[in-house]
Amino acid sequence: MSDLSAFPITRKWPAQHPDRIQLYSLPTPNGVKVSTMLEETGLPYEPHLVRFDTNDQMSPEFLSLNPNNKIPAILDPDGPGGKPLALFESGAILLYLADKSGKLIPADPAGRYETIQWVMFQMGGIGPMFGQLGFFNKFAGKDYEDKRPRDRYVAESRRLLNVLNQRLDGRAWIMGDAYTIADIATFPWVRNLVGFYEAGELVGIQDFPHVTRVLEAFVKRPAVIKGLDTPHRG
Ligand SMILES: N[C@@H](CCC(=O)N[C@@H](CS)C(=O)NCC(=O)O)C(=O)O
Repeated sequence: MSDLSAFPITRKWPAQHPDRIQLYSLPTPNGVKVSTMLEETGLPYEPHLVRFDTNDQMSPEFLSLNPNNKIPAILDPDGPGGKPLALFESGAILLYLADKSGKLIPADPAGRYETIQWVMFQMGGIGPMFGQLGFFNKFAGKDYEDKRPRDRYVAESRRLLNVLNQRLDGRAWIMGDAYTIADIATFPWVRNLVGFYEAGELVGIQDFPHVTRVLEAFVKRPAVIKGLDTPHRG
């Protein structure tokens, strides 16, 4: 039986199953990457809901694991060398879980680095830029009279969508026939852009037919359907 008592986060979110990977998250575009990955790999895990309405991410217990106060984060009781491993940053977690399970990343070194490259493209480009567009289109920023900030993120989002669309031309997934962590990183953000952020028309999503085709395939996967609702908001 694993002992996670040295990790203060387990005081606020006690582990019922300390032998399983502990997931601290909320079903946002970054959060669902990890719940989807856990579902896809079949690794046993225990989800814990981190609520933003009560500022759980700012609690000392959460900050003890992620000083950057953002979900998702995990605690694996059986990390490298059999020791517990705490991790934050969704891209790092995806890579760790791919290596741990031996799934969703190509085994050959060139394919592996190419997959990591597309994960980085999402982490450094798609996530931050779509997120800013969400702010200026749907949230507080939509009331700003000056539309130049919004338009800057519309243009940058379109540019990124075009890169992704070209990549997907003639491919089933970002890495071709293989469905990988690059898809798990990317498509929750595309879904959010057209769904929650209501920016589909603004970015002209119909101009990117390969992106919408792959998004449709992605959201039909049983692991994605489960991941999108995990941890359940209650
Ligand atoms: N680069 C981080 C970003 C994580 C992130 O932005 N998480 C958001 C939800 S999608 C969050 O926790 N926001 C809470 C806050 O900023 O207080 C990752 O990919 O894990």
